[in-house]
Amino acid sequence: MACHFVEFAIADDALRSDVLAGLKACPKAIPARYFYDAEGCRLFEAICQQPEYGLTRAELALMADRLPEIAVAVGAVDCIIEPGAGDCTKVRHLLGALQPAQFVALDIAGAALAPAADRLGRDYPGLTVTALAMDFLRCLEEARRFLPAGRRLLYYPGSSIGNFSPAESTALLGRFRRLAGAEGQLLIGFDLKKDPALLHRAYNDAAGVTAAFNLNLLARLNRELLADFKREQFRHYAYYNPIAGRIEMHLVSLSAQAVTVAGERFEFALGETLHTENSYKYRADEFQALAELAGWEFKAGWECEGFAVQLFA
Ligand code: AVJ
Repeated sequence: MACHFVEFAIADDALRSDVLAGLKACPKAIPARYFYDAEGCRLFEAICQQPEYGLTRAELALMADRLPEIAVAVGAVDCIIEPGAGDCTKVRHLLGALQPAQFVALDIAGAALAPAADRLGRDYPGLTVTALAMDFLRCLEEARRFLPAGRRLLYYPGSSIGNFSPAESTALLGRFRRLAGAEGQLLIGFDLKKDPALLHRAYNDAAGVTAAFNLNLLARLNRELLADFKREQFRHYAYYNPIAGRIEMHLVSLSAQAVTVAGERFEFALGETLHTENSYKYRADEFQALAELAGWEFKAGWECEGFAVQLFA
């Protein structure tokens, strides 16, 4: 059992500068990654348990049911790398089946990552776990010196890739390609295009958990950036945009109002939107083409209840 923890400098003014830049843009927008404070993580877990939101259940079922096939397709690997590993639960299936010598977990939330990595190290004797607390969007390349030589598998589950535009996704997958190296592979999960009514319901659950998740962003900004958003003056609004192939989440201003954020003043007109998330949906062939643009070669793919996992080398 071995577990190493390395904390990178995470620019703590990133939230402030990204939010201020987003509020000055037109239309106003805030990157979806800022949903995940402690309460946001809790609400996201709750979303995954809503009957309308099948994405996480579908991926778990796929990874459980098709694990033997996936393991055969991947073959022997020396190291699994997971950007955005969070509580390190999703990778457990793979660690059991592939038995790599090393697991490298990357996550911006170091406080949650360290104990999760520690538990993995205890549960999988013989596995060396390296936990890198970093903002991988900003400094993925710095992970390179912690990677052993040999066959690397990048694991990017959960349709996290859906938060990036196709162009951003190609760029990120290209960075993954270079990090994985010549013998590297990528195992990635994404949500498939489906009946827009189903997608609509998944982001407008009856219990209002997705709405609470969206509105929680304002509470975070109030607390961390000394903002004064009035939660009841904004409405959760999520819909599927079939032209762009994405769910868009917005917070729509219910009145003409001014908000102060980190000492700066911003005006919202009645009906003006703050765009908080895009969640892109792909057909299997579309996603394959996107990854190929980034230099990956398609090896195999699996689908289950509207969710897909693809393997590239
Ligand atoms: C974590 C990005 C996959 O896009 O479905 C769930 C986040 N937002 N409900 C998604 C989310 C609203 C989720 N991802």
